[in-house]
Amino acid sequence: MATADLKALDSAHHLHPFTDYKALGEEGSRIVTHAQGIYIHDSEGNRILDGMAGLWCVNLGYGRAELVEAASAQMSQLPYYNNFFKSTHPPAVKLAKMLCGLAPGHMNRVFFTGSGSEANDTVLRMVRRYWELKGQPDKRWVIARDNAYHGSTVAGVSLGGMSPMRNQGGPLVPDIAHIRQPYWFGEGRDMTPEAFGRVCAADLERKILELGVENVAAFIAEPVQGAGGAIIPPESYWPAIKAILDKYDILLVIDEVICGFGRLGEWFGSQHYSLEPDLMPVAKGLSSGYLPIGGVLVGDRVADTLIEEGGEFFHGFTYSGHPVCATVALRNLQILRDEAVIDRVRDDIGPYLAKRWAELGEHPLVGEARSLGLIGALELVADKQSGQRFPQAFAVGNLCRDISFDKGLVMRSVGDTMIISPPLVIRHDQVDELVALAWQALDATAARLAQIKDKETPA
Ligand code: PXG
Repeated sequence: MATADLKALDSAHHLHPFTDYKALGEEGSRIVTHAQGIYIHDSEGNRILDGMAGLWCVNLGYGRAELVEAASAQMSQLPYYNNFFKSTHPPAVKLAKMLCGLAPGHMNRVFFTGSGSEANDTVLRMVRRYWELKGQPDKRWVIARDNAYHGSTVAGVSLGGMSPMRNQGGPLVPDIAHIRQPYWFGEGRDMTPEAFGRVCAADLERKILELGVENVAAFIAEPVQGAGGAIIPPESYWPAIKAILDKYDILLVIDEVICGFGRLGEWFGSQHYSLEPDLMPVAKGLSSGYLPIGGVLVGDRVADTLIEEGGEFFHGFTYSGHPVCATVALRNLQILRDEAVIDRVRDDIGPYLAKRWAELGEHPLVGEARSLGLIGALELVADKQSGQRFPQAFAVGNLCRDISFDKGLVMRSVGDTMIISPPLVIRHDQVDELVALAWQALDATAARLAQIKDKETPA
């Protein structure tokens, strides 16, 4: 089908996620037709370096025949069966065993879902159920963070802290509170990062006391906030948060949907920060995005209570532990392990990206360049010294994103923060290519801004 026909049909019939439909209808979609390694290809013949690994998920890169073959064989063997009513199948069992082997030692169970959002719905129900079983049903409140992303289902949006999402389609799930995010560049530059990290952690203690310890069930957060803007917390943040949660005996939920499976150079982001979560929702990189699958890894404390005291847990999805998805996830984890992909992120390509990415901090448009593992961010600013932002109406982030795409690099924008999260298998020369393209995109954005400013400044 010709590109123009596909675009017309797309705009006639397809409601895209997170999209201004009218605006897209006027511009038309980019149609991605195939992909290989770290590159995607569109219907107009462009090859584009996928600096976002799809949506933070194609950890192994595109075109891995082993995953295709595993899916195909499982499709023939058993395309579907469920895990309800005392049944299961080998793929779900094997994946559960492997996942629990990779997770921190106290996590020995997993509940499968179809996505990260379903994983967080499961989290919400599970932590509240846990405290019910402990005879403390008032412990219902979950504390999350401003600007957090935990999914797009009702529970996901309620746990999330993004106001544009929260302001549509409510009311949301009650008894969820939010505290400030450890976003030093955006909100804390009047103090050192270390001091700011402690201030943000103190906000958690303040909120716990305000709600009443006897009412607080859990705290949920990502190790590094992804969709919120690749927010890497100051080093002081996690130790301080940990101490507060221990003091008040509140469950810790670490959302590993983005940080899990190697993004930060460990199997889980929790391990990078030496956290011992009670629950870890996962998805995305679990299957490198080849098929939809998620889950919640459950620590012994919660699992033992659910098992010993819980009776039936009335919760589950048709596709919980889907055999084909589980097979592909298992094969994906085996490849990550056997090819030492994650060690390479920690010891080789992560440090190399850090070095090259930091060079972008020299660009006149960049107020800060930061990275950890294979997540990177650039803060676009109007004034490099003061860090002052451009007027919102300039939509500089989106401008830079569109220019970058046209130059052959997918970078995502969150406000005026540019983000990358490339496939973990990216090579050194490809990091060089990525950084060169990002630099070109910044130059072209600066040139476009100069034109806009000229127009707006009376001669
Ligand atoms: N938790 C986190 C931390 C996520 O990043 C989810 C949960 C939900 O997962 P599902 O599989 O239900 O989408 C996510 C998803 C973006 C973007 O633009 C990020 C996500 C999804 C879509 C877009 O950065 N993250």
